[in-house]
Amino acid sequence: MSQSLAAAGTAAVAPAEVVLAGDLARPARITVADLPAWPQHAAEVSFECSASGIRHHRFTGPLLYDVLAAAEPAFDAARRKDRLRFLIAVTGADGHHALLSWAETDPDFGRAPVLLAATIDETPLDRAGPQLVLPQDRCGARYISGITAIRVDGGYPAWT
Ligand SMILES: Nc1nc2c(c(=O)[nH]1)N[C@H]1C(S)=C(S)[C@@H](COP(=O)(O)O)O[C@H]1N2
Ligand SMILES: [Mo]
Repeated sequence: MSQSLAAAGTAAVAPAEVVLAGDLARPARITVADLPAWPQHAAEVSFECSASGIRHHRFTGPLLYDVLAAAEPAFDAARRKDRLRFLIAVTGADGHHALLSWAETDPDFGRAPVLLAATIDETPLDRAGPQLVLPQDRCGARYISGITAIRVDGGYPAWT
């Protein structure tokens, strides 16, 4: 095999990368292979898709909160009010995206058990990229698959 073909072959099976960016002291690029570093959770979920009806899946992976806390969002952790202006923007490879509030996932506020899933139905997501899992959502639209970027933004509201 020529060198260029070998390189193309490597690229085709390269694990998907997720960029953790924004107002973070420790921005990072992570892969699904990094996700076992955090405590693992499992979620058996059902959600409704307006196009395909009720779906059932089992996901495993860390809490989104734990992964993002390790990246050190730029708020004053001692002042709980300071977190309330932070948003989390999650983007998939196809451009599908959604916003969460930091407080939605924070154990001091909404405590939503949102996962950054490393497996779906016992299948690893190394090549596809992790999937957002919101067990409390009735609708499937925020179960973003193939996540490529998660941006934490403390710039809200912009008018202060
Ligand atoms: N990247 C990406 N993730 C996505 C979507 C999408 O268009 N792009 N659609 C969402 C919607 S609307 C639903 S209902 C679920 C469907 O999940 P399923 O394919 O497991 O049924 O994926 C969600 N995740
Ligand atoms: Mo959907």
